[in-house]
Amino acid sequence: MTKNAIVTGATSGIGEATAIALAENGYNLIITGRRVDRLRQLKKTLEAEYGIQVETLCFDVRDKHQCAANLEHLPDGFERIDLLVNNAGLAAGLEHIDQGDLHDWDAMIDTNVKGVLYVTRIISRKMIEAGGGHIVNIGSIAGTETYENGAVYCASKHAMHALSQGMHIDLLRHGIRVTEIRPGMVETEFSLVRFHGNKERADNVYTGLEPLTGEDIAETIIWAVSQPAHVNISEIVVMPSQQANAYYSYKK
Ligand code: NDP
Ligand code: 8X3
Repeated sequence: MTKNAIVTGATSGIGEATAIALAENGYNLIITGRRVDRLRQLKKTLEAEYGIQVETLCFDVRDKHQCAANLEHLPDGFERIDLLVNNAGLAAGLEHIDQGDLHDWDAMIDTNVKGVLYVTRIISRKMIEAGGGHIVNIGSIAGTETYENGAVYCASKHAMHALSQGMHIDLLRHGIRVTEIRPGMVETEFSLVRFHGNKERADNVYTGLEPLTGEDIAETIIWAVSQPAHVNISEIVVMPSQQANAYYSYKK
């Protein structure tokens, strides 16, 4: 039977690569994000290339009313959701705690924590009704480590780590599997967003080392969701070979 998946934040980076990998594996998809043109283009490409059904939902996960309006009643064919990938997220700014920008802090907490909660509440209920499902949360090494200038992003990903564990506990009885993936550096639009569009600063993050790609994380997700039903891959940490943790990288 064809499986149905929702990927949040599928307009770039890890989410886009995950949507492509799931399409390659025969999933029908709901892809979400705020950039409607990118969603439409991806839908067109995936439908043409893989012959699957792709629906686009353009909304901001920070807004609980938009989440409800878009997710409570899903398009025909998506009565059952087998897989939710909670991927939409961002870092905004890199400053000491006394210097942080309130707008950046709201964006990170509202997206990385509250957005995940709004989406998960709605979709987990559908999974419970259907008798099972799988939720994959894109955490970060920032979910278990804290680095200078990153307190709020790290706090938001520590929250994702706790939420992943909490979801796992609460949803066990409903046959819903929960996986948290915690990547190190992945070259996507992440740094460009963190530095508010400063490309030079963003590129500099990856100078001298080979970062992970969105495709690397997508492959990890495919492996985790392809395990037999009695196997739950709870946590995976994925690092570039030149990065040991949030503090130590070997740059050539
Ligand atoms: P990108 O910036 O490339 O992608 C982020 C995605 O999230 C985009 O599709 C964006 O879509 C979506 N998004 C952001 N804010 C919102 C919002 N308010 N509502 C809806 N969608 C939103 O970065 P990545 O692919 O790297 O990031 C994906 C996830 O991976 C994030 O949770 C990030 O924290 C995590 N991560 C990234 C790492 C890295 O080094 N890149 C390492 C570890 C974890 P749009 O702008 O169209 O709304
Ligand atoms: C992104 C990885 O180290 O930039 O979550 O916080 S890091």
